[in-house]
Amino acid sequence: MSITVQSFGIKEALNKLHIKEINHGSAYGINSFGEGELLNSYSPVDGELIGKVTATTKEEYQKIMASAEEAFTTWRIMPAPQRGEIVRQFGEKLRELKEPLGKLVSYEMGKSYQEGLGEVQEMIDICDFAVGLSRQLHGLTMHSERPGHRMYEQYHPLGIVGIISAFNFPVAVWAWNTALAWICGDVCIWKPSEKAPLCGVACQNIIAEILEKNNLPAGISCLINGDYKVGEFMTSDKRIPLVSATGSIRMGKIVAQAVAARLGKSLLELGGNNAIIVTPDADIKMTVIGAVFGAVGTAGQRCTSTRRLIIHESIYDTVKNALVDAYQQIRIGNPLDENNHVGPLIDKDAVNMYQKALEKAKSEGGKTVVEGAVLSGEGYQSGCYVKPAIVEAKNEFEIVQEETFAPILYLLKYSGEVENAIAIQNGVAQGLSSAIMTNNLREAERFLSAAGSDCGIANVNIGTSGAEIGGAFGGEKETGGGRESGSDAWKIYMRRQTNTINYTTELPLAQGIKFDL
Ligand code: UN1
Repeated sequence: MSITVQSFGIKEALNKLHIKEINHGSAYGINSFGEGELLNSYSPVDGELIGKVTATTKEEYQKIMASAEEAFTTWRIMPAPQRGEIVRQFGEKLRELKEPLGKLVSYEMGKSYQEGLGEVQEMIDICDFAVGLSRQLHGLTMHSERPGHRMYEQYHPLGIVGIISAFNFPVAVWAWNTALAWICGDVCIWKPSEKAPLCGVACQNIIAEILEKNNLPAGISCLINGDYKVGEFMTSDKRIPLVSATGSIRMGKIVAQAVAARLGKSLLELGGNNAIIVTPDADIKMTVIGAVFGAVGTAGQRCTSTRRLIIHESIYDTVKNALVDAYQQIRIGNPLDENNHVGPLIDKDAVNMYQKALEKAKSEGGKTVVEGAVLSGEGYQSGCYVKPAIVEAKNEFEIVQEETFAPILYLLKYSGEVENAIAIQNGVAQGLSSAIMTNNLREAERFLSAAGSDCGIANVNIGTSGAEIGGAFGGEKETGGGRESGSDAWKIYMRRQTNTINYTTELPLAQGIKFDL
């Protein structure tokens, strides 16, 4: 294995995470195995092969599912706070391994090291959240209409939760799901993105050790690897009552249909087409920081990335010029070097999509404000580095209606009242994140009202990305409607049971029905 970024401590990080040259991609607990074909993981940072992972075969999948089914019988009856204790230990281990794991995230998928650390921090935060929640899995009690009766509801574990995650948040999104599912008493089977499989192996290694140390069944945490065909093992499997999938709208539609065909549940977190509305009362400095981080952070590869800026005509040129200035300051390069703001795109396919999107924007009448480019030469040899671009466009352009996973920001102009901007903001198929920059209370409240943003996330004086784990995360329309992470998102990982108990010697019927024998 040759690592060209030795100076950034990648080799040490891989050692600490027990990542080898060839890794088994099928695992339950510490038992990893694999006979399937080898998947290569190349770093978009320098184009080097980081390691290989074996893909999961159908036979291996069956073995893993058997271990998950068995683990569930033990795990579901363990008191929830004790399950919380395991998640607490997992969070502690993540604190210890934050730097190597953050580094692997950065090296395998290309986001800045700071953002890699931030992603591991999201894992730690959701563990803390889940630990507290493990003592709060409460249902309601209701008053029965019948005398001498008690009625209440309780939440029970659901079973085996399937998790399909994307390359852009290769560890945090799994943790949002799995930390909650575990305290809820479910066991999990995870297929990470085939573009970041080593992140999956690293996480599995961490939790496997904890399960073993606590003498718990290995199948509580299972890992499978491969492309969509391996994902299909789960979507068509009746033993998996819930499939949580993060990725493209195209993928989500396929998953949703396959899971619905067997009346399973799916939790979908799909594409966004997120906008910031900039009103005449906006703080321009804050707007520029929020928009630039939202558009170029993670090289525009967050589902919450800012894709559209909807600017009032009265301040349009001021905002545009401030953005042009800010874009001149952006440093693009090795994301492990903390001086750089923007790393590479995930692979050359992504670079192609970026180029095609810019061409399409031009052909539809878009006007370039900051020219995009694919970078080459010293430091850019992986061929995955691109320049963040800004294009003046119209909301109805086909390309503006699409989510391109790249740092392209479209500037759109509005006139008149904030309602006109809201109509543009809502005028796309996706509904994940949205924001308004304004110091005008009336505008902010109109944006947040029932007639305002139609997205799952609506922020005031904050950009579209960087949500905290404490809120429910997800969106409406083609974003898929799922909610993960904070608030009461835990409920989807449990089954609700309504219980009515009669403590009399009579059997009165509900609705006053008489049935005398
Ligand atoms: C994603 O891009 O799939 O809100 C998740 C954010 C991050 C999570 C993004 N906390 O930008």
